[in-house]
Amino acid sequence: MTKKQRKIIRAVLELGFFCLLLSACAAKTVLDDLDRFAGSDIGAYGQAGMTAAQQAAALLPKKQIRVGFVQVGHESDWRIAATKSGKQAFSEENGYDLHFVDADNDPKVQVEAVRRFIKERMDYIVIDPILTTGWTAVLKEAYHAKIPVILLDRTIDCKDQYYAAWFGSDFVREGEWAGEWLQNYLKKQGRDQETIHIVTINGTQGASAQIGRTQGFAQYVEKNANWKLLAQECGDFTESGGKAVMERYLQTYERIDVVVCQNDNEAFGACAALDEAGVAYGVDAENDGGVILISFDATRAGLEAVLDGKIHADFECNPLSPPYAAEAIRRLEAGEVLTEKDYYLPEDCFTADEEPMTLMIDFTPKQMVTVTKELLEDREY
Ligand code: GYE
Repeated sequence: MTKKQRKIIRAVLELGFFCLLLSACAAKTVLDDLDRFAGSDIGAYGQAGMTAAQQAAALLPKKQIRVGFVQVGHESDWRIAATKSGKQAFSEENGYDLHFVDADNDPKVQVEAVRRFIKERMDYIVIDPILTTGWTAVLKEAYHAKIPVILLDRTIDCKDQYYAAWFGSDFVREGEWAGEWLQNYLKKQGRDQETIHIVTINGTQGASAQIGRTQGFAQYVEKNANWKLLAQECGDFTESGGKAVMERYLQTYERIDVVVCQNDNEAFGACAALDEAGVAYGVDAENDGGVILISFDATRAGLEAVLDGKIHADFECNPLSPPYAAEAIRRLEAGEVLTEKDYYLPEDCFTADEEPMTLMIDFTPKQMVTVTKELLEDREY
């Protein structure tokens, strides 16, 4: 073998190793805010005086892009924020002809809407799926009709060839953060040997947000022998559902130390039930045996409850995925290839504690954020 041949072989091997390394690193792509607006690409082509969204729209071809977007429903503050974001991202002035369907939490309506979008030959289909199941057949139809599908928020059980991209949250990690927080918090209060009676108010059964948060938190129930998980009923991610479940819990269990609500609206419902029953909860009541409340979403109303000391800790779930979907469409329209399928949105963990703890999971530290009035004023949702 000549020196030149050996050099070529070494270069090929090195390239292969580099690609392997890249694919190993690519397992989890966490987006930052710039990715919503194409970051520096926009800087290069954008015009002064335009917002980033307008600059992105200016890059779109002049034809209107027809998007069919089927949303879960309108069950929570989080969902309302996500819908608002979708309508803004796919607005007429941004170059879209949006066909929006609110499925009112009915999986059948979602599948029918997608079938209609296929029949009407939408350019793109955007789905926030209620359940993980029931998607393969209709997504195959979209695939054969060559209509790219973009998934938002919740995930589905389906081969990834049937969708172009997914933008959402790491729900298991959110559940783990809640568990890690509770474990550290109880330890700090000297309650790590005491029997802790826990109830959870779960989200819609079979939604990936419910499955993931339940799984993540369950790991900590297993690890802490003094935690007693009394019940896990479904509150359907709504305030009325949260209230009804909490009322039943209060009638059934003599002692409840911790309520884990899988979203803010369920937490508001739980607070109402606790108020009506005259049961103390929140940061101030805790030393007198008050209930500890944990929530997910970190919507503005949720964080107000954290600031008021009603909710101890709130784990964010970012509803602003539609601008990322719009950016993905812009790239696909420009003939670019999306390098990854699944993208995680950036998220924080909130507390009213002025000395917020750092949660450590898998050797990755997560510094919690203290809720302040100023933080609430600047919040987008
Ligand atoms: O937590 C809840 C909503 O799918 C992450 O659905 C979403 C959840 C969110 O109704 O508020």
